[in-house]
Amino acid sequence: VHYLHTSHVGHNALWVVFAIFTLALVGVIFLTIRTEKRNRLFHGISALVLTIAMISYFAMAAGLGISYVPIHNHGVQGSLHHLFRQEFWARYIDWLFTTPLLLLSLCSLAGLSPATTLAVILTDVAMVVLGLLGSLVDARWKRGEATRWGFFTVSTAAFLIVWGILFTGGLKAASYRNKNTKGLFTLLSIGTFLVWAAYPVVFALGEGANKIGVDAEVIAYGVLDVIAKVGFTYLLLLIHTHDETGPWTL
Ligand code: RET
Repeated sequence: VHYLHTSHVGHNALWVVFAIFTLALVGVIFLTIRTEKRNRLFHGISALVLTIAMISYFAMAAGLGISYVPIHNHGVQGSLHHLFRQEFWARYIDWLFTTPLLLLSLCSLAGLSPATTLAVILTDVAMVVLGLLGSLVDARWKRGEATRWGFFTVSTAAFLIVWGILFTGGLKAASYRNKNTKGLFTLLSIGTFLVWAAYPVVFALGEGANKIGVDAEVIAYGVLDVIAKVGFTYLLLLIHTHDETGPWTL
């Protein structure tokens, strides 16, 4: 039996990312104190995102939220029944809450209706759950590998629907906002889309095809999580001006 898992490199990376989220959270708390109470919505959402990420990385670094998933051996080490890859499923629990919160910020910034915002968030939840199922499929099971890629494909379809809505309805709604808000939404949505698009690539190379090791996967997801959460949060909190009022405009 062969087990693919992190070395001390990947393990240390988990602690480093945990530390980055902790510092980023402290920074957001300072920014929150400096901001008028009625303008703190994005601060609250961001603090929640960073807190969840911090807890999730602490858990993974402490050895929680991890399973060994049987994957195909592709004939390298003899029988295909004896290769197990370490799977950090705790990150999907993180994404289940943090990706909807990040999208809530984006949708509010654009001024999308509550109905459209809900559609975006539910589709995103489907994306994460399908990805989790795909990552846990047992390759020893008949057509297990095909099932894994099936989940991957449907999850990617959900991902494309989310961004399809944001780049049509979202940009349209944002076009009615003031110049600063419109520009910030355009910047954040394009930037976020590009960062998020790298997640399925890491999944395909790591959990999917086993082309990269668990250390590489942990580091890649760690870098992406920091950009998608810390980078996003600070761009949003530092650039956004609260110079508008209205029913859904925050
Ligand atoms: C999965 C499974 C395969 C298909 C797709 C995926 C997309 C994941 C994304 C995750 C984003 C996470 C963020 C986390 C922290 O802020 C689930 C890997 C499309 C887009 C932004």
